[in-house]
Order: sequence, then structure tokens, then C-alpha cells
Amino acid sequence: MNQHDLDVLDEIQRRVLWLATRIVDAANHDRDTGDGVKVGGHQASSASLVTAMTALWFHHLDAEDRVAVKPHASPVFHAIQYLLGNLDKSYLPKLRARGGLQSYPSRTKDPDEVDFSTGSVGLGAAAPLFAAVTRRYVDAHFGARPHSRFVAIIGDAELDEGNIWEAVADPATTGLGNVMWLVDFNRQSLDRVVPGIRINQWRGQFEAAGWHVVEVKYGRKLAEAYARPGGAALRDWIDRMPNEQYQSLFGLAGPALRKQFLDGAPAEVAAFVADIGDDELGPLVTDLGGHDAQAMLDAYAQCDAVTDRPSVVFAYTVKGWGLPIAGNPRNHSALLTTEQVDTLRAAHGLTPETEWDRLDPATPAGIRAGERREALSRPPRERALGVTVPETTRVRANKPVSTQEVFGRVLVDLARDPQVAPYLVTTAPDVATSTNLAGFINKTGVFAPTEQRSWTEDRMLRWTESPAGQHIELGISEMNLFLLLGQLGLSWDLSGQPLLPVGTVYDPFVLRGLDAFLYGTYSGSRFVVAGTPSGITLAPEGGAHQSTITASVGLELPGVTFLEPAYAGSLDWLLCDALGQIAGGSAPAATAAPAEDGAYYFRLSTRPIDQAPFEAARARLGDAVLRRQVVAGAYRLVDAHQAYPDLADAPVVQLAASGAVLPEVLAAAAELAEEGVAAHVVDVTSLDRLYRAWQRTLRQGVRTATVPSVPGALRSAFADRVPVVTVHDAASHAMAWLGSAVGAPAVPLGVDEFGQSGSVRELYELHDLLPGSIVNAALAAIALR
Ligand SMILES: Cc1ncc(C[n+]2csc(CCOP(=O)(O)OP(=O)(O)O)c2C)c(N)n1
Ligand SMILES: [Mg+2]
Repeated sequence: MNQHDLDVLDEIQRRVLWLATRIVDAANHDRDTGDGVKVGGHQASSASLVTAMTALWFHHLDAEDRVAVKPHASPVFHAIQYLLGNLDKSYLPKLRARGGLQSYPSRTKDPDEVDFSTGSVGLGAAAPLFAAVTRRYVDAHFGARPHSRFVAIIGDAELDEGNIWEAVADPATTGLGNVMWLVDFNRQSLDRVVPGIRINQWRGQFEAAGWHVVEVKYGRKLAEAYARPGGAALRDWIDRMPNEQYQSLFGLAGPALRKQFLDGAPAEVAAFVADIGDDELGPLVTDLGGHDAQAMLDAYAQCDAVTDRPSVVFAYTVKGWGLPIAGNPRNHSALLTTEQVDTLRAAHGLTPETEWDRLDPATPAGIRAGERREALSRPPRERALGVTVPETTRVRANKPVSTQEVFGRVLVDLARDPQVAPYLVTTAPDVATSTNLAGFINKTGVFAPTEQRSWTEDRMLRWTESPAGQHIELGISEMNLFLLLGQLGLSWDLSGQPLLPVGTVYDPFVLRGLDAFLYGTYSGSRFVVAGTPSGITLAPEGGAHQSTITASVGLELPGVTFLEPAYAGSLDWLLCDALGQIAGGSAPAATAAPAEDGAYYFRLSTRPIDQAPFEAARARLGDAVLRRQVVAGAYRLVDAHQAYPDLADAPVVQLAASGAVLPEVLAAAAELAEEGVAAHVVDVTSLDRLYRAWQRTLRQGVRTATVPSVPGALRSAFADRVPVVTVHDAASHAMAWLGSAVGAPAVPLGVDEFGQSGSVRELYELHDLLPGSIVNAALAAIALR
């Protein structure tokens, strides 16, 4: 790049630095929230990346490239979008305000176009890597899309997060030449100067995983000094200096800085810097490459040249670069004072009247901004898949069968549907076969970027790997599972091709990937995940494998619909419905309040259960009514009035349950009938949909100060206002609210302690889930009335 262009970039980056600093300042000093809670923001973390990000958006990036921005650099991102003309001026004073710029980049909440949400450090780093995995899959199945580079801009202390290394190490992420990670190597985290010199360790870890590593360490001034006679000693000394000592230089000037810099240095270094003036020494030894635009652009170009593996650039930067808080070990959350901001404004040649201006379009910098806006604009993407998923498959079950088995069979059947099949993609963290994806894998194969030779013949499992395969196998990392599902579910946007992603995981380990699960749903991703097997019904596996709180997680996670069917017929309907909703690509949640818009979480079991009760309900209610109720969240599996007509005047109770425990509940209802109590049995297929329906009417009542009505789904399943017993192979709390929704006392039964190994019967006994306990709970509920 010639000097003129570098000068233009420099002018732009100065404005970016100013705006990013002022955006945070305005949030804290111009707005009165009236609540005494600090607003906050990160001027130092932002300043650190100004050069690298200006070089990206104002020179390097193309329209098809996708970038994750380190959470604390969101002010830099928005300043850039503003200067490009993609963000309205009115937002600039609204960082961290309701409806304003979000504290951290948000796909779903920010007014400008964010490619990847960030905030929970580590996840934003890995997301573009999995977006690239998704792109490789899309290109192989649907034809090459326009080339994209997937970039993650991350903090150096972010590399402490384990999920980063799980992502880097997984064979599914190898060989992705269109990925670049840019590490803001400012050697500071939140609390401290990062101890020691970690770069060698990190370089080794990346290289061992097959990555291309670039270091941008020195700026032009230092590079020139190194080239002078004796400069090698200076270089050696700076390279060996611990972070703590180096960082301490930023707070010093004059002779004090020289003394600190030379503390422990060989005599040649002292001699070399002897004729460098006190005023020049500080700027020289802190002249780092991450603030040299040309050096950064060269590094980006080096990454482009390496096309067979991901790249990582370590850009040596100064946290708080260009600000009075530069390099201060306590600067992470530090804010400039109003006086410091006034001084900075004047130093940037701005006044209170001009401080929020865009670059003058008549100047070279303004012209560049206009050109870059054009160059980076891209057409809108279509979210809907535009295929119809059938309401039901041909899967039927006449003998006892588990939901996990049915799940696998439904997928196999859908894999035969010529409309739906091409878009199905499954993934699992080394549990594909033990969660029943084998049938699907046998039909569709395992995805590999190139054809792989198969060395073994197994008639039960044909593990053939090729670019045509539709299962993406991951190593044992539930974080990677949810990160990949999250990106597969955003492929309509990030790769121009909607997909129908389905993942499986042992239910207890949903918690292991929970933050990535949350990350995907907060990003607006849509996918199906099956947690299977679940609960203490996984009896012999013991307490370490038995999930208890996952039902609550599914119920409470926004952007997730939690489903726990017990029977083949209801699972078939619910799974088809979930995929159909994803295929439909309904409107964002913000615009359509009651519409479901997110992921689907099925909690399943390996316990085979008798299907006759469901078929009896089908015969009683008819397919259409039963399906509507199953999809709405609950139906009466046994209607006591019809099942026990001679108990017309008996006390009535409702037994509500989800999933694998229904056989015990049915047995309890029969026992209760013998004791002269009429018990309805309600199969709750989606606790989540019931709760949401109830919440909606309650909220409506709260907001309009009117009496809430009982929602339809609850009314049809719980027609009587009579005592309730809830039975769940999960923490008892998740269903306990049903009593108050129905308007009657409730006794919740469930699993509130860690389990142990045993038989299903033994463990149900241990946790009071056998029919006898359910009967006693029903009598207690009646007594509570
Ligand atoms: C998962 C998670 N844990 C903790 C935090 C709180 N936190 C935010 S920034 C930060 C330090 C980040 O340091 P670094 O990545 O080096 O960023 P920079 O120096 O550029 O600010 C921490 C601990 C977080 N955002 N996410
Ligand atoms: Mg840092």
C-alpha cells in the first residue's frame, strides 16, 4: 500500500478511535439512567483493536466475508459501521441503552448487521470456525457459494477458554483455509497482565493442530532500530522480557522508563539505547505491530496465501492505545474522565459540534468510506427452505418401543423423502450410534471433505465417509456439538442455504455444552437436538450419566422449545412439526410474539414402553384432535370418566407425567380405581408449550389488569379443577407449577437427588416413582384440597 493510502487509513483509524471512545463516554457521562448502576464499557479493549479492525473493514474484507468481533470491541465495530454509513447517528449515544447498541455484538438485537454474536468469551472465537465447517458442507452438497473468509477477532486472554482448544483440536475443523483468527495480543486480561510469555506455548498448540501462525510483533520504528548495528541485542532483550516488566513501561516516562526498561538487560542494550533521547525511548520500545496498518495488511495477505489450513495472527497491541490509560494494568474497565475526553477531542481536531460527524465525503477518507460501503454491501438472504415436511412419517410401533429408537426411525423415514432428505444433516459428539443415528448414517453416509477409503466391513453400520455424507461426526465435545448446531442453523444467512440440522447428545451432557447451546439460541439459530438417554431411567449407568435438571433447562431456556414425548406416535408428530417449523423459517421472535422461533430440544429415553395406551387415546380422540393436542403440549391419555364409568361420584385426581414414567402412572391410575378414586392420566408432551401458553395469558392479565383466562391447551388436557400429581423422571420442580395453573393442590414427584446404578424398578422405588408412591401422592393431593 502506498503512503497516501496508509495516510488515509490512518485518518480513518483516528476517527474510529475517537468515536469508539466517545460512544462509551457518552453512555456513561451523557445519559442519566437514574438507577445508580454503572453503565460501563471498554475503551481500552476497544482502542487495542482500532488499527486491525480499520485495516479489515476499510481495506481487506469483501462483501461475502463474515466476522466475529471480540465482545469488548463492539464500540469499534459500531463506529466503523457508522462511518461506512450502515448505522444511524442517533444510535451513537445509545450504547448499552434499551433498544440501542448492545454492550456486546448481537445478531438479534443490534441495529446494524452483526454476523456473529459475542459476549461469553471463547464462543465468538469458535463460531466462525464452525460457520466455515458448515460452508464446506454446503459447498459439497449444494454447489460452491461465493468465496467467504470467516474471521474471528479475539482477545488474548480468551485463549484461556477450553472451548477454543476443543474447537481447534476437532478433526471436523481441520484444513479450513478460509478461516483467520486475529488475536488482540495486548498481554492483558481483565484483572492482570497475563503472566510470563505465553506466545510460544500458544504458537505450539496451534501448530500442533495444523494451523498457520503469523506474529505481527513490531512496528516500523522498532523494525528499523533492529536493523541498525547492535539492534539484534535490543530485539533479543525485548523478546525475552516478561509481560509484567514490559507492561510496566507504559505507565512510565523519562529516566524512570529507561531504568525500568534496562533492569536486568545486558550492557549492549544499555549502550544501544544510550544515544536515544528520553522522549523517544518510550515510543520506540512500545512500538508494536498491531498498530502498524501495513504490517497488519501484510499479515492478512499471508493468511490468504495459505489455503489448506486455518490461520491465526497474533497482533501485538497496546490495551488503551492512543488513550491516557494505555497499558495501565487496571485499565480493563477504566473510563476516561470528561477532561481527558475534552483533551482527546481537541487532539483529534474535533469540537462538540463536529464530534459525531462522519468523515467528510469530499476528503480522501470520506471517499474511501463510500467506496468500502459499496464494496461490502450484500443482498438479503432467504431464511425459509421452501419445502414441506410431512405431518407424519410411516413409522409405526405395535410392540413396546423407546423414544430413542423411534427418533432414529423417524429420521430414517425422512431420509427417504425426496423433498426433505437433501437438507437433513445430523451431528453428534461421538455418540451417533449410541443415540440411534446409525440407521440415518447407513442411508446417508458420514461427511468428509474428500472421499475416504473404508477399511472394515460392518453390515450393521456402514461408516462410509465422503463429500456426499450427511452426518458430521465430532469428537467428544458437547461444546463443539452446540457450536456446530448453532452454525448449521444459521447457514441460511452465513452460507446462503437453509438446512435442517439435527444433533444428538447424552442428555446429562447437555449441561456440558449449555453455554454454547445458549449461544446458538441467543444468535437466533434453529435446529433439533435430542438429549438421549435421559433421567434415572438410564438406570444401570448410574448417577454420573443420569440427567435430572435438564428438563428445567429446556423449559427455561429462551429460544428453545422443550419436548418430552413418551409414545412413538406423539414423537413422530412432534419431530415432523419441529422440522417443518424450521423449514418454514418463521419471522424473528421480535415481530411475532406467540410464534415459535428457535431450537427444539427433545428429551428421550431408551426404555421400551407399551404403545397400546396411546393407540387407545388415538381411537378415542381421532388422529386430528389427538395430534393437535400432542403438538399443543398435553392430552388426556386416560379419561377417568370414560375408563371408569362406575366411579361417577368418586373423588377425582389428575396424574400428569412426561416421558418414560408413563407406565407407572397408568398402573397407579388402575390401582386408584380399585381404591375408588377416579384418576385422569395426562401425557404432557411439551411442558414448555403449556407453560408458555399459561404465561402468555397471565402476562396479558398483568399488563391489562384483567382476569387471566386458562389457555386452550391446559383446558383440554386438564378439564377438571381437581388435585394434581405430577410425575417426572427429572427434578420435581419442573412440573410443580401445573397445580397452580389448574387451580388445585399439586404433589410433584420427581428426582431431586443424584441417582445411582440399579434397575429401573429399583431406582423408581428409590425416588418414589413406583405406582404405590404415585397412589399415595394422589391421596395426599386429595387431602390437601
Ligand atoms: C465466559 C466469560 N467469562 C468471563 C468474562 C468476563 N470477561 C470479559 S473480558 C475478560 C478479559 C478478557 O481479556 P482479553 O480476552 O485479553 O480481552 P482484552 O484484553 O482485549 O480486553 C473477562 C474475564 C466473559 N465475558 N465471558
Ligand atoms: Mg487482552
